[in-house]
Amino acid sequence: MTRRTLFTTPLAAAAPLASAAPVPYGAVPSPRQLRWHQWELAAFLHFTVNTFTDREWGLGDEDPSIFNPTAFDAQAIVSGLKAGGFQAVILTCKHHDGFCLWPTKTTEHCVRNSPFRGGKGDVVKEIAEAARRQGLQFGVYVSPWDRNNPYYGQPEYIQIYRRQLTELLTGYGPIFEVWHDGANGGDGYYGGAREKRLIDKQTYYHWPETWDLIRRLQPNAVIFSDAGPDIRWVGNEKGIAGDPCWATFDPASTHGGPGMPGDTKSEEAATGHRHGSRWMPAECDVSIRPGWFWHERENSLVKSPDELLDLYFKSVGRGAHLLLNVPPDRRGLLHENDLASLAAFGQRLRGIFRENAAARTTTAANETILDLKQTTPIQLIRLRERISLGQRVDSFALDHWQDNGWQTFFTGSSIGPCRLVPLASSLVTGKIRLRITGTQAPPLIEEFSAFAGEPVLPVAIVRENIEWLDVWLPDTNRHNLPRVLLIGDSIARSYTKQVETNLKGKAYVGRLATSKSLGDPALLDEVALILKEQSFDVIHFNNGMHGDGYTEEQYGAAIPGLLEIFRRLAPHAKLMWASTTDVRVKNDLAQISPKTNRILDRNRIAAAIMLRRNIPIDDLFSAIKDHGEYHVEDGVHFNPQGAEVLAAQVSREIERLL
Ligand code: FUL
Repeated sequence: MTRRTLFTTPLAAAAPLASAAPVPYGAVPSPRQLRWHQWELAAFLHFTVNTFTDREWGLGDEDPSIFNPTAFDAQAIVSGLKAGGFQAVILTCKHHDGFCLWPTKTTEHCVRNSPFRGGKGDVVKEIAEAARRQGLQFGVYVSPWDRNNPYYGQPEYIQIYRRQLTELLTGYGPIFEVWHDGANGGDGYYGGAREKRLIDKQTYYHWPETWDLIRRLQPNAVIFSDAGPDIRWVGNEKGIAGDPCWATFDPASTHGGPGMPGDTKSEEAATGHRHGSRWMPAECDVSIRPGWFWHERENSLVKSPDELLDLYFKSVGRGAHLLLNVPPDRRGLLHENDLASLAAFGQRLRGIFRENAAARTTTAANETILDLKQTTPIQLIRLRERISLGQRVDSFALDHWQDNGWQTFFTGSSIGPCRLVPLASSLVTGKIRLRITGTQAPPLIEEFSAFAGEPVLPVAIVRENIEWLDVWLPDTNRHNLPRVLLIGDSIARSYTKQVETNLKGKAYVGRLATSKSLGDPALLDEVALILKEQSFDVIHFNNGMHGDGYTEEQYGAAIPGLLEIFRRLAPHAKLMWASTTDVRVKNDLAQISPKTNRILDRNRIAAAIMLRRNIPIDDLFSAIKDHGEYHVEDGVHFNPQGAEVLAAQVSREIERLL
């Protein structure tokens, strides 16, 4: 996405004097950081000998002759990234194994000694040129840790590292970002020594001098690391910024003193520091696949366009950048599955931002009203502060005009460079109001737009006001029996123990019981987290009764999101869906509550989807519907006998799948 600033003059609110020029608040971005803020989406290319050895971290003893991409096509790689909406690309010019993708003078462990282009090739040059030709910024990842270099750990290596940077920063045109990884020191080949070399992360690299060198050679390049100095690592490799995510940060070492690459309190980086003394926005790195490098076995595990969109909202939408790794394969091309996902993601983004529905704005005090061109279904709101004068806003609220009054539909904290508010279901309204509810200085809102393009989310976001999560997983080391995961709500919580007893000796039974509704992306995150950790042979799931806040249509739309996670992370598990049980009238358990109608509708919607996908159904609704006596006073839950009836049915159905 290119930055589309809707208003040429900021929507200044509450200026103390109409004519007084606003003064900056707190830390402000440098010109090179401001430039960087124009781009939101960068792609990472992890490519080296690991691509050919099937490793994530090479030891440094790889023979350069294994690097042999026979169909390498930089133009095709960059076009694939461009189709995904990416505006920049960062190449792993050297990863921890020390193999240099350019014909460096600093070592023989490089592309010159590989069969690639008969030893005359230069991967860095080809990617840099393709990027330039197609209008993408180009950046370099140069691992400070070098498991090949005999001098690693000694002062000589620092000079070598700086010479490598110098070659890259002088021979390949403008560089927009220099990326320093935090993984530093450990086992390695080190010219044949094959030993463990640990370095002092605070002092060994003399980082300030290296950064000065980068400044001299490429004054416009931003420098990334755990500790900046320009751009900070977000503290996780999941591509997710905190909410809020402040652009200001004071990196500190875990042992006190200033932070250094590989030594910062990274758990503080996701949100940053509200009153941090330095402008140091977050970058969220994540791979489109489980690993950073290409592996054949991960071809089916490429993130879907919906997942990429979700990451976009959780990074760019919170004021950070998304750095998505798409690793070239052994041919030297992006794999077809990655290309397809990128292209569909790019198309989704273009569809979402297609129509800006804003007509005009009026600002008074800390409020701005956005009149829409017509009563239009709005899918997404975008806000930006004029960050050149600092991050001023602490909190805000969004209201829409309905039934002759304002209704609040969103409250949030940080705005900064960008805040996206994707709407669960489109909002049909003629005007929207932004209220700044907390601020450190008169707010300067540079953009307040409402987009009426394609619906944003595959699922309706419905969050319950009760929040609990109850996970129990079988011992990971016991693999001699089939493994079953039960996913559900408090009803599932009440029958799991009994199912476990019933299936003793036949299966291990784990449980994910949660108050979250199917439309809550956090539920999907929880499921994904568990399935990434452990594998299951059978997954028995329902979403329970939660999700009052959405329509039946949205309920149906939420189901594929969950099935997609199963497909990707548990492709071999047998699935079984359970219908939701009825609800009785509180204190009159003979009566079925009208709430049951909604349950019936949803059961029908889900059953139709399951039937289409050949997913068997465990009909818990029918198993218990004639038994008001099993309900407890709240009309929702069951007494021990009821739980046992349910457990017996669940166990039977699962046994059939085992
Ligand atoms: C990590 C490295 O160790 C991984 O291999 C990868 O390069 C990732 C982006 O950073 O720290």
